[in-house]
Amino acid sequence: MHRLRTTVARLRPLTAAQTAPGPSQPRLLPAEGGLRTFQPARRLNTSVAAEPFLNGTSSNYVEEMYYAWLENPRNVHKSWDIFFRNANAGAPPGAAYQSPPPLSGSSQGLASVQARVAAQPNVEKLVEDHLAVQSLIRAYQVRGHHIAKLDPLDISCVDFDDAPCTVGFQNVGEKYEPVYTVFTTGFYGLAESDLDKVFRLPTTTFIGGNESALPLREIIRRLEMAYCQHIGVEFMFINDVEQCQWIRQKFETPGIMQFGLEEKRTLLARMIRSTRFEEFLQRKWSSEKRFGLEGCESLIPALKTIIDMSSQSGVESVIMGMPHRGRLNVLANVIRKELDQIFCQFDSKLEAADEGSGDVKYHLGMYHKRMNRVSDRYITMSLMANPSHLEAVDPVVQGKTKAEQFYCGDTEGKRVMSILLHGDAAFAGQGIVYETFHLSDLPSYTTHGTIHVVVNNQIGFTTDPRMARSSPYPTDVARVVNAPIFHVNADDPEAVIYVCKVAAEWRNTFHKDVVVDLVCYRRNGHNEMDEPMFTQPLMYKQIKKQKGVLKKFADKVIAEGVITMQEYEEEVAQYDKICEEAYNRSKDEKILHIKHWLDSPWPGFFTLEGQPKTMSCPPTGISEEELSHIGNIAASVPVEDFTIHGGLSRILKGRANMVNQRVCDWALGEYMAFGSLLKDGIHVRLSGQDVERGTFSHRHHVLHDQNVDKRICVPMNHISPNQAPYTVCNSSLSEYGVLGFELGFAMASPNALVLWEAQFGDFNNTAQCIIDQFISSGQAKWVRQNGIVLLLPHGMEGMGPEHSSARPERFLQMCNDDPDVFPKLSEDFAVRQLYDCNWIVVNCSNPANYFHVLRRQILQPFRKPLIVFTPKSLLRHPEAKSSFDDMLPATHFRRIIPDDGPAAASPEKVKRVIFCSGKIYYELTRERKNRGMDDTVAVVRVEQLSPFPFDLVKAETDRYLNADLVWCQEEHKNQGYYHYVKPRIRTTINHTRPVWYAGRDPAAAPATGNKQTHLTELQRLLDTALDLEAFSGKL
Ligand SMILES: Cc1ncc(C[n+]2csc(CCOP(=O)(O)OP(=O)(O)O)c2C)c(N)n1
Ligand SMILES: [Mg+2]
Repeated sequence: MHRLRTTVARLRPLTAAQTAPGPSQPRLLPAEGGLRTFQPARRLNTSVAAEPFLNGTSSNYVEEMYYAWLENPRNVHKSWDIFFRNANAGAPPGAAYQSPPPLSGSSQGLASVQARVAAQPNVEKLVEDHLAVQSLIRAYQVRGHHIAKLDPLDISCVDFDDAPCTVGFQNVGEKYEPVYTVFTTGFYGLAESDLDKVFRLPTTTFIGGNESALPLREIIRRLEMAYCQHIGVEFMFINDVEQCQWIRQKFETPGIMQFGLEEKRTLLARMIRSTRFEEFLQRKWSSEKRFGLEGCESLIPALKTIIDMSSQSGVESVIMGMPHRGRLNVLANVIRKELDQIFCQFDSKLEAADEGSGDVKYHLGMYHKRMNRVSDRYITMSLMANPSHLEAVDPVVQGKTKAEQFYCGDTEGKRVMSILLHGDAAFAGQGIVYETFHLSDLPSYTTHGTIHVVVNNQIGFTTDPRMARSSPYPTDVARVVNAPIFHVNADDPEAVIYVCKVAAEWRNTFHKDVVVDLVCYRRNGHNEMDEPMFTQPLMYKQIKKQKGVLKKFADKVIAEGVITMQEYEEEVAQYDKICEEAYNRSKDEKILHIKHWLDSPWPGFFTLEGQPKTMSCPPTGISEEELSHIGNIAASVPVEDFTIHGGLSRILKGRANMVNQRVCDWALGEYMAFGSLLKDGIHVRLSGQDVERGTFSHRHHVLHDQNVDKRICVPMNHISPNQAPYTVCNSSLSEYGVLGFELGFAMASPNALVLWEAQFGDFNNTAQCIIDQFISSGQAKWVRQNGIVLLLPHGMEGMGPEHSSARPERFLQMCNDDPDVFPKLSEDFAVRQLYDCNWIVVNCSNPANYFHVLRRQILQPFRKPLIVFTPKSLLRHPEAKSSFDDMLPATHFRRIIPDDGPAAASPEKVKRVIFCSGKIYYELTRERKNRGMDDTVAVVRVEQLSPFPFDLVKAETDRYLNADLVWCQEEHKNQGYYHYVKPRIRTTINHTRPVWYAGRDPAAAPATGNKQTHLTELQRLLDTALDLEAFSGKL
């Protein structure tokens, strides 16, 4: 059982360093010899006689001086600098101060002031008390949330420290009566007798309202009201003073949390909808899983408040991502999906109308535009479909949000925003949350502030927080980006909507992330069928006693006279009736259209029925002029007075030579593809680690002025005046987060080529969840297409087990084409095959084919993910170049590149056909030439591995009827392409001939770490491939 504890966590004394204002902490410039802190004890105990300038009236001044000095000793006068240094070094009272040299040669004036101050009887106490009050105020601001009453169950959800605390203060009781334990402890040096003394308030608090001084009793009462009730504000770690002040003002200003009558009524109505929706589902389908919201019903008014406020400040589109908990409720009451459409999902007899697997009801997405009643403006809301994998949708939401902002020119996030919902266990446990936070302030990835809402029901399935995280709160991860965190007791709907208002205002003001932590409970088990008493017996005993939040809130507002009991009951009955009517309508639904649950429609891209407009793909070549024009841009620095690196000058010169000779290497081929699409108005976005230069230093899409810091030039943006913008961005060192982000970006529009490049192909495995759950299966589950391109450097080049293989076998294993069925061939076979597959997997052996496949991605009439295994050594291989001729109009992507040498000229003489893919082609043909076997062995490159080019492979096997067939690969036998292609070639030839294997033996690791072994293995596989006797007698 989760530890049952009272919420009276205690505050520990603060050291001077902790009490220093947030902004100065990380920027502290150590005075010579490192950072020192000015011990508060000194301030409290120093004798005024010894240091007379520390008198009561100067305490604010001294404090400010001190903080300024902490920031930089040069901020203060030399005399103060010496004083603080000496004091910090432990100089005894009186010894730290050294008087500055007299200006007029006389120290008489000062001496007489000192004498006067020393003569004041209680000056020392005054100094101490003022400092103590300031420390106390700061303590509430820093740590008030430790003792705020956040937990509706009154079992602590926060474990700050197990060690007993000897000093501290407690929060007010039910009647807001402060408990002044602080005085008995003596830590702050204040006594009961000080309670009625009046103290000047520092500028770092707003509790005074219009007053600049208050009695201590009132100071404490107001601080308790601001920081220790149902809202716990964590913000003092924020580095920006203005932001801290803003938050203080929002929570400290007396009477700031006031609600009008109408607001309270709306809140009650929303609570009714939220609560009665779950009750309705429970009544009708008591044994169905729905991951109900019971225990956190205030989530619905919370989200609605955020949306109302944001809409009022100009937001037109809200993109949301959320897990299972309360999802149906959010669909019904926030997005306003028709209730009958939700209810009919519970009907097990409903037939699916769309192709694909579909998904369970609590994973589906939604898109809806409607009038916001509070702002009177239209607002579009989408909830992204997501897999069960918690938090995986976070970066996807951010990517889609970024794209929508990009397409509508919303450079500050004023029109489009995202809201992410989280469970407490997942928020703390899933690393993708951290990766997503770290994208939040990067220029090419920021969405200008996300509002995070945590449904913190203090449990994850059957696991208690103390076993689920090592941080006090589930939200601590947000501190890395300086996001303020508003913890709130979700049983107090007014407090909830107040923090949501502040969160929305925060985003609108600062355009930075913010977290609302709804501390609640889960009334049922993990789902409605689970028994929670097995594992959390005491917690659930408590929950059973817990009065529902709607009941509590209704009682309160009825008592306040906001609404009568009768009105309340009518409101409940009215909503129940709405549900009942929708339920009756839902029974008429016979067919389930997953299409109705599409989260990202692409208006105009498909026919009205949602079909591609044609089933053909135009040729992907471009004109000679265009090739030379783009080539020249790629070879130049299109701005004045820009000094590039000498090495880069050589690269550009090389490009110019290639353009003159009408050939492309890999980088130039890519330039041609991107440039031509941009010219036609297609946005291109290339993202990933170090993509601007390219891991292998071949790309150089961003030029850096060698003389001017941060001055850059992106020649790709100088192709034509009306071109679409090109975005190329080095990403954070994340795969999971960044690939998810780009997938989301690609979701927003079909008219963009969005590419993610892995540094080395194998690093895609840390993004496996995005690949498995979204890219390979997204369309089947959620009927939504996506044209994302993955560029995965791949090739066995002796670089060791990592950095070698992009794991083609994994991508191929997930392809949905049937290995055992030879497809029906038709005119449009090649395009139809692309339409039917779940993704396209290619390994291009030359730049022209890479150029074509990238262009095809946009010119084909639908969108499919494209996986490209890209080369490393081939980037500079003299033979891996393409002529402009292969890129001219009427040319196109070649799914297979047949042999075009002597073997093809006399196919009857050919003894062996070697099928292969990628770089091994060059090694095979070199070896074939060395052995003088050009006419006996044909080498056929399979460039498009999936969907498998059955038609073209058949043409090749038919051409070489007398030859034996070999699949040759450089990868190990259990890896690479072999297990994918073999059954498909066998199906193509109707199992009439064997398909032999030439490649590395099966292995656990993708490659050897030993260069010599690598070369030996390569030679062995080439020997096998070209030894015509290698397989004789083996059948
Ligand atoms: C990545 C991942 N791991 C495990 C699970 C299985 N799982 C589903 S819900 C859940 C508990 C989630 O707890 P929390 O995030 O607190 O949300 P709650 O259900 O309490 O609302 C677990 C472990 C999952 N869906 N995704
Ligand atoms: Mg939970």
